Amino acid sequence: MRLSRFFLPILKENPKEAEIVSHRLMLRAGMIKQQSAGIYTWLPLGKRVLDKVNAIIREEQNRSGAIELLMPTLQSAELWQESGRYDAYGKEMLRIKDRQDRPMLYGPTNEEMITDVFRSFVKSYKDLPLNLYHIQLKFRDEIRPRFGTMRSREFLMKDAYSFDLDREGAEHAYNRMFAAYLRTFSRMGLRAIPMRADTGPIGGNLSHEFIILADTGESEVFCHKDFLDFDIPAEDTDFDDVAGLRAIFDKWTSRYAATSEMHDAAAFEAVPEEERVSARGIEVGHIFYFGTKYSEAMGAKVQGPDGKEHIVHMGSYGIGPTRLVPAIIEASHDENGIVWPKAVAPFEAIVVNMKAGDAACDAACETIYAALAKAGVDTLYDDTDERAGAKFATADLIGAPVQVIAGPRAVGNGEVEIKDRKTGARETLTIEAAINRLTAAD
Ligand code: P5A
Repeated sequence: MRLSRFFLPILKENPKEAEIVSHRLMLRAGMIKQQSAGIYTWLPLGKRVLDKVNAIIREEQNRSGAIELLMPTLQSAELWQESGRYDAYGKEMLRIKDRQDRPMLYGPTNEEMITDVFRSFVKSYKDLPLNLYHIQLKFRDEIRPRFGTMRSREFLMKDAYSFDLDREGAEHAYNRMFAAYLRTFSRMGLRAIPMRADTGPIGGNLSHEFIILADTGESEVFCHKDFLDFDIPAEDTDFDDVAGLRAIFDKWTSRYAATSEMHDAAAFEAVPEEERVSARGIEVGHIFYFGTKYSEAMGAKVQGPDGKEHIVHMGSYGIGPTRLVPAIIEASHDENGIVWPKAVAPFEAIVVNMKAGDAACDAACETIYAALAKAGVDTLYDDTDERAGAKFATADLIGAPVQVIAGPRAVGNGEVEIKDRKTGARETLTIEAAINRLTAAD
């Protein structure tokens, strides 16, 4: 992508409304624009990151055996009357009437709708286990939307829903998602710690929130420091291996970890003082087992191997992609801007032409840009006629992991400079060596 043809509305001033660094950087880097309270446009740079986050989520959901579909954002109130949540959900639910005066709502979550999909088609235990997910916009009329897309009213959610014949099957489904979540967040450069949590309006009595430790987090959390070193499940994890997945779950729940709502001060104090972590955290995912809460109310049952009807056991599993983007920034930035982990970077590299219009600089940059494009390295080429200082500031702000800097002096020697955004380390290489470095497989 050539910057001269891209849409990157960078802000020069620090936005006053932003209280935390991720919100400030997302506005300054031209990633998002607020449209009304808690409702955002994702501008092209932000959309690129969001797409990469979603791609990782999708890969790990698919790997774990979940199947993607897409449900509508607008739902009929009738479904929610069946489960009893239409009245229970309260003011967070945006209620709308259509032209026939039928009550509708903008979905805050989809347990009812997926249960309706399930009961329409699935009649036999032979079709189980089943886990269906989508990545879809939700609306919750939060009383205090804040911190940009961290807590917004309209937000993206990956929500998965599992169906099993019995509790044992449902536990395996829960463990699948548990392991898939550990992998998902780790691939984004985050260490998410599963913590026992309150189930709130979703219901049931078993749930884990996946929490990233961050000073700006909204939740107060307590855990054992061992969580910082536990191994992440490997790429070749067998998601059908019941005992293997249970072992992962057991390991990752073997130490104290709880959010403030579930905190047991006495149990926490039993942990040796130097091993206690008491911090703030960002909830990036939340998984639930709620048994037959929805299936019972809505008549979702299958014929079992015994020929009898069984109410299915269900769980639901959420990740917030539009919250993950600022969470990644909270975890990875410096005073000059964002430092993207490669896996979610909007561009893997940026080529900075320090003197656009200079024939040698232009030629060097074009050669590098073409070679990187050919090798499939997602590159932004700053071909604008801004002054070099402003270009360096932009490159640092938007945080591509590698910068290729082409100035007249170096180019005169057939060389360019490579700068690592994270460490700031610089190296001068020939143009050919720079291309080889950037296109080498990791
Ligand atoms: C699980 C999937 C549920 O809604 N039903 C379907 C269950 N869980 S949850 O914890 O309420 O939400 C799941 C994740 O969505 C993100 N999230 C938000 N992101 C941005 N702004 C919000 N206002 C917001 N509310 C929830 C979180 O990542 C949460 O873990």
